[in-house]
Amino acid sequence: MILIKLGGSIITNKEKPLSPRKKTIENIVKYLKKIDEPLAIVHGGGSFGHYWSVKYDMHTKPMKYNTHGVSIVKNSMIELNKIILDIFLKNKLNPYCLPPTDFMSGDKPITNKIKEIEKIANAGLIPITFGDALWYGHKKTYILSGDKIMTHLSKILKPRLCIFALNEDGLYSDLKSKKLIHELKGENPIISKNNMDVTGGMTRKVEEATNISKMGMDVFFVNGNKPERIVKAIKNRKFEGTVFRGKRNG
Ligand code: IP8
Repeated sequence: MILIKLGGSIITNKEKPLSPRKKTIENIVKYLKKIDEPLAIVHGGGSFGHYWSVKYDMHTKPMKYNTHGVSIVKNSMIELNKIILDIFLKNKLNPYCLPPTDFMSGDKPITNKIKEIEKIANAGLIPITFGDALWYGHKKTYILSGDKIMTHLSKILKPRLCIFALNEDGLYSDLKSKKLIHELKGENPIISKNNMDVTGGMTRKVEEATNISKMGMDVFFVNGNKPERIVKAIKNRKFEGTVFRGKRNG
């Protein structure tokens, strides 16, 4: 099984609130059709979930956030999710909408429900989940990042590989020259903090990718604007992007 995260910055225009990049999503979906392995998809919040999370000052830490804010964030994620589901359907793929409340209890993943995701994918459906505002307990809620979901799912499902589709070519060693890091073998790269996202942007992605690779799986950072690179990563062809090499493949 292959696990793919569609980053919020690739599926939406982050400069403009509530603006999906439908053409880009459609282009990615057309390339996903070429993959003949079971797939599961996670998507981010971009200018939907993050726009409202910032407005209502909601973060990943469980707290008593504004209840209207919780509803609005959730609603915006459903809206973005629906746009994605529609594009999958239009392109004759079979998405299976799976909100994270389906497999999370508080901040803990429900192992049995996550194992079901593999069965759903093996049956030819494509489970699609997303970062969201979630109930924590004791009147508290929190923002669960799609990147964190990638780690939860990887731990239990052990996908053959994980792919993060980004709005960049991969991870750069130097932001100015955009010098690409081609491969990381267990080391923790130093990332300059960016405060764009309530869930931590690139810093969070690198953290989760490093966690997943330490569990033994290869993680690829790929430019989602060039979706043929996603297919190349999966089919083991000459790959452009950054690989976090899994320990077992050391
Ligand atoms: O974009 C966060 O998911 P992410 C989703 O994967 C919300 O970090 C609701 C902000």
